[in-house]
Amino acid sequence: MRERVFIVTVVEERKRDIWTPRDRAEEMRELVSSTGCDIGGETIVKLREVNPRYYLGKGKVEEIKEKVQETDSQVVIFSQDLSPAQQLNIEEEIGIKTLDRTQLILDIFAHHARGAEGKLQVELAQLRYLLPRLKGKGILLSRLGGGIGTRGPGEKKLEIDRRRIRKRIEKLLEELKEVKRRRFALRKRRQSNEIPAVALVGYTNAGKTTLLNRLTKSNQLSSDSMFTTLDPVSRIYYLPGRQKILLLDTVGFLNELPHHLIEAFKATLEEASSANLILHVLDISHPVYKKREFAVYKVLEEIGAKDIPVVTVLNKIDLLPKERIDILKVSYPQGVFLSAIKGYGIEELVNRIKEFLSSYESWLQLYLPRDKIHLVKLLPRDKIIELCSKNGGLYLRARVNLATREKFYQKLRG
Ligand SMILES: Nc1nc2c(ncn2[C@@H]2O[C@H](COP(=O)(O)OP(=O)(O)OP(=O)(O)O)[C@@H](O)[C@H]2O)c(=O)[nH]1
Ligand SMILES: [Mg+2]
Repeated sequence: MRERVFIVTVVEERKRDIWTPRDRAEEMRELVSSTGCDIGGETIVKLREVNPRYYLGKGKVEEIKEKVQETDSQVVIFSQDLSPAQQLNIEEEIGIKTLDRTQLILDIFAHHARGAEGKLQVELAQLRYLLPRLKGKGILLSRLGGGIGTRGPGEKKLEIDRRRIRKRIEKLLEELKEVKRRRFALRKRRQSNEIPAVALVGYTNAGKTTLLNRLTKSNQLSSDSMFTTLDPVSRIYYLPGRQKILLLDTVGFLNELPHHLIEAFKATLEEASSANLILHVLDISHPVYKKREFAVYKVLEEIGAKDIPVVTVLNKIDLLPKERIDILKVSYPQGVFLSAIKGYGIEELVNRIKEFLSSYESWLQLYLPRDKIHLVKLLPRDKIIELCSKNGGLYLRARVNLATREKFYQKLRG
């Protein structure tokens, strides 16, 4: 059964920022729709002062109750986080399941988590969120009733027993440690192989996975709902000239991702912070693309990735008229305009990646047989670290950039 949701978008008046109440309401609608729920109705509340008991004023809560009944909604979702007590009080007042922003996002995450680490992290975040909310009696019962806010890898384990939940949290932390250790070992191996890594980052739904698929023609899941990708996905890709690179897909960003969730989803973002180049994929057809762009930069800063070079990829140009694209090109002179779906502009992107990585140096280590010894001359002298003759040939170790590597291998093969 599809639940009908009543959305309450709250804007605290003293907090001024670039996201207008309408932008926030629009984002809430997108998030709620991506959980597969119907929207019964919505209201935007401009809040002058936080009421500790209900978050909103008592009168507002009563107003919402009326609207909820009129629209026959089964769930109320707030665009802000509520304290456990506020959530319980509102729920008792309105009489239906009440969720806040963190729970909404957790629900979406739970829905899309695929790999082992993503699932463990979602369950951990859910349990940690639930623990301080177990005091009241009403709240958990409604939470266990199924539907939005109760889904997730640990769905069956959400029992009314704090001790067991604590134990489960400990166990999850242990398991995560092990998964992390494995991931770290993998990354080490990758770095020692010195394959340059290119991470696709961007706001949720920007088209990162579609672009990765277009580039590698692999079949990663891409979909119209938000947050389709929750686990690090990497693909080997060969640039023209056969330079191997690693393309990393990452989790979609969101404005003001609750902090404890940033922690929980670092797994994929960490990958981005170790990349050599970031492709920032932006859905240029979206009405608030500019604000989304800033939101992404803010998160990149938070995860320590702000010094990595970025190529801005302006996606979904197939949805815009040519005149509009021409104007945007003036604003983004360095940007690559493309359509991941139609395949426009892909070649330009590949060239840009190549250009950016051209100064990337890696080890060249090999044995040159006697008839190939002259190839050493192709390498700059100061980049040769070791040369020693062996069985009539030469053992060679050098640091080379992409162009030199390419030229060297061409001659070696030819
Ligand atoms: N019209 C159009 N739609 C696109 C284009 N690229 C992607 N899309 C659509 O945008 C939606 C989101 O694409 P995804 O590739 O899943 O987006 P994502 O950035 O990976 O999203 P998350 O993993 O949720 O962060 C899908 O419905 C795609 O079909 C494009 O160039 N043009
Ligand atoms: Mg994706």
